[in-house]
Amino acid sequence: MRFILSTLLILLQASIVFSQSCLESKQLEENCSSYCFKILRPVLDHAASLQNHINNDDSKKIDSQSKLEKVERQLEVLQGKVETLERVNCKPSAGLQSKKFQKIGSKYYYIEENESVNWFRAVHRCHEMGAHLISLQNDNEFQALKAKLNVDRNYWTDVNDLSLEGEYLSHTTGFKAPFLNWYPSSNPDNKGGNENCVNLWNRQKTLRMNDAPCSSLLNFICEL
Ligand SMILES: [Ca+2]
Ligand SMILES: [Ca+2]
Repeated sequence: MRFILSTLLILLQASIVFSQSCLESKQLEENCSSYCFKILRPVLDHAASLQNHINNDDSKKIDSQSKLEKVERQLEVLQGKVETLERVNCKPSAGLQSKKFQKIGSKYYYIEENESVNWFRAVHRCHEMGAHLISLQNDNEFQALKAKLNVDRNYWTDVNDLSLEGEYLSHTTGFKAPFLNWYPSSNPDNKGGNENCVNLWNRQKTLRMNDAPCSSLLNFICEL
């Protein structure tokens, strides 16, 4: 009997403790609603801010991507234009394709050693090929080209003083010829008052520049 009473007492105390524990837990739960909200609010705000950043970054990525695609389209258009210009300006025309241009130094030349024509015809023949008469820029170009030429022939250049006696211009650019290499002492002599076109002149197995009548029939060199 004493044992039973002790057991009931223990169970009653345990029940009271359990009831108090539940009450505290409930109070904590209610209190936590506002407390936890205060604690978590900055965290939630920060999370929202991060999400906005991510969304904004996505927008920027999309915007950058569209700009990149636009630039790529513009590059494709430009590439097409460059290829067209190359075809028009740099590629051999139909008449030119049968001619053999060779790279000498940094330029491409067609050396005509069979056909002899006057200076105007030579200008025209080069234009037919999409090219122009040689327009030598410096001694390096001249020496490189000269090494490939037949020293028994004479070749027209694009240099002339047709517009003003003694003023040697490049027919290609319309500006003063940047490179001249006259045959020593006698040239340019405008012999007979009628030498207005300049050629590479074969004398003593070397080629130098000479002014000659434009009607002379000479070989010529075209340059791309
Ligand atoms: Ca002259
Ligand atoms: Ca002369």
